[in-house]
Amino acid sequence: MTIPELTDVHAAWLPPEAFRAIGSRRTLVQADGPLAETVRAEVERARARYGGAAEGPYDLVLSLNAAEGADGYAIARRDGVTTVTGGDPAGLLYGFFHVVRLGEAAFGPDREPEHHRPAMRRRMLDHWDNIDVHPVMGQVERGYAGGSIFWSDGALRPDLTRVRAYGRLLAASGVNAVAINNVNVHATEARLLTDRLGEVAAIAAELRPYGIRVHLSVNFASPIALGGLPTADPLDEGVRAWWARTTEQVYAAIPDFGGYVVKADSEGQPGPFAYGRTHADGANMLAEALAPFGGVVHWRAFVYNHRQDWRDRSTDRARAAYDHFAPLDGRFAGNAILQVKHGPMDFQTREPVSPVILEMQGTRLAVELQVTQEYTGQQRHVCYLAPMWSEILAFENVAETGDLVAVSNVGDDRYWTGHPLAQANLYAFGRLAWDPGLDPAAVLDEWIDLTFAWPGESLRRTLHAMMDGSWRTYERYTAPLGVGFMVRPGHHYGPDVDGYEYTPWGTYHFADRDGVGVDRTRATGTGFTGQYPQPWSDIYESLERCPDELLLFFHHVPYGHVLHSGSTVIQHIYDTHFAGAEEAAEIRLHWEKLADTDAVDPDLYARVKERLDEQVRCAEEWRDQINAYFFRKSGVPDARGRHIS
Ligand code: GCW
Repeated sequence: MTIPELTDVHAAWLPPEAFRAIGSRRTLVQADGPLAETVRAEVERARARYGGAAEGPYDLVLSLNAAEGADGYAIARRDGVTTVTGGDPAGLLYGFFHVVRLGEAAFGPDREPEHHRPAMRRRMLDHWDNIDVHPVMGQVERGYAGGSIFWSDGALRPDLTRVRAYGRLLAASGVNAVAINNVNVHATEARLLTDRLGEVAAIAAELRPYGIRVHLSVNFASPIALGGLPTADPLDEGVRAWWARTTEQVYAAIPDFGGYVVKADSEGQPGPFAYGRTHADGANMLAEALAPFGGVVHWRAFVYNHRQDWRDRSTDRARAAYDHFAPLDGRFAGNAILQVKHGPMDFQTREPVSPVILEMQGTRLAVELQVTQEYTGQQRHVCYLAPMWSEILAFENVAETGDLVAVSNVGDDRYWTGHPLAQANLYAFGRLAWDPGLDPAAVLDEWIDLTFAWPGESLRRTLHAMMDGSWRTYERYTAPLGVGFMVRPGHHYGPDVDGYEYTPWGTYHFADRDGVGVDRTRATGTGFTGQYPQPWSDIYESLERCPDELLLFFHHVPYGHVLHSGSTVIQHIYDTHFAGAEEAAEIRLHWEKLADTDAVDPDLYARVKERLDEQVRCAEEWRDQINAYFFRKSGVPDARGRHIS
């Protein structure tokens, strides 16, 4: 077992110094098997670097006890010895990384046993990586951190050290599953299922030592494209046999393969509709092929009409997932998992929780988040997303789904995520999937400690000042009050208020001279509020009770409508946009105070600074376009007399 050491300064969390506390002490690993070997190798590496002795008396003892449960562990300190007891080898690994997170604190005063178990049994990242470079999307769809860490020049990378290192970073955050390729499965990538399966196996071999299973996005029409069959009808015996055979071969090559991810009948991807079959028919066919091997299919619920006529006011994209899937509740196989985006639209800065998650109690569900910042600044803006995710996870039954998935934000960039501070989102995703109740600021502290090896208070304060409120800052200078999609079409970066207004995508705000927002009420609108259980159905329906931040998601209101905050909608738009752009400038000022200090590596300083300059520029552009647009539509001047172009 080789530990993938990346010693680039501050390139990610887990620099060598993160292991100093362990490496300078005496550690005993009392367990066998591959994951225990990983822990042992980690300990030995740290010891070699920091001089701890191999023999007792021990400061740290890691062992197994099934009572702690799958992935679980207990940690305690008594009589000067820290003990970690893993419920299984994976639990041992997570317990080991808990000690890493604690650093010196793991070896302080005695502590009572603490028991840790993950809230989500599967904590999964989806990569939207392609093998080939797509002419419009690049290699990684919605990727803002360079090329794929898996493939380059049309082939598997010859050196997969970074993949192993990725697995290590993820294990330290608690992630245990990775889907390696884009859900839009193009012709080349479809072949990962068959004649290019060896590449999947090679990636799985790199991630396995860190307890991560590999999943694969597959194309629903594979029986035709790869198998030469005349149909991909999920009820056709030949098609079923093809999937069964193909899946058997996958497991022959990768015995711990996780399963398939499928985007079907969505944005042009093939699916069961072509054969008059349902999504349950499609998902269950794949579930049946995977079941003998313990695999699962993640079937995505992101299904809507992307060729809608903008003049048609009866079609509401927000309704689509529920309309398609709620009637199928209870009809999915036990190893079919419906993967639902957290909101009913598409990863906007602010959305209500999807009613599919609240209502489909008879179906295994996975909630899908987006770590890659498609709509939240594309890793050019600082936008710490943990506060958004913890709100989502705290809502009703969301945290009980058992499966949390997110679109990864990494690429072959030196800092993994383009914007070095965007790494915190990747880390926080894993930690919140493990424990949705964690405080986002505390998770940020963990990331700071593990990345900068327990830095002084000034760097910590700076990063909190920049990041804790950054999602709300981003929300303030972009689309107001939950309306969404005022972005440039196609690449989705920067403001374009009407960019999507007269398009087939179903993403409208309906601003006119009198007001703005989408009427999704039962009384006068699209009826979307009726998809929610009580009390949310009534809360969202009611203009008085609807939370301000979602007002324009659910209601079309006049500019003079008074919010709970006491401000009118139009004044709120002006105020938040002036404030948001100012806050972006303040975020940059905090960082600039680190210039010429030795708080961070100069290259890292420069990278963040360059991104902050762009964030400030872009925030001003958002402010000016949004304010000018609504001033021109409404004719209402800013009550505070500020200049609006
Ligand atoms: O948000 C949209 C993105 C697409 C993506 C799609 C999806 C992978 O703009 O790039 O396709 O969602 O989630 O399937």
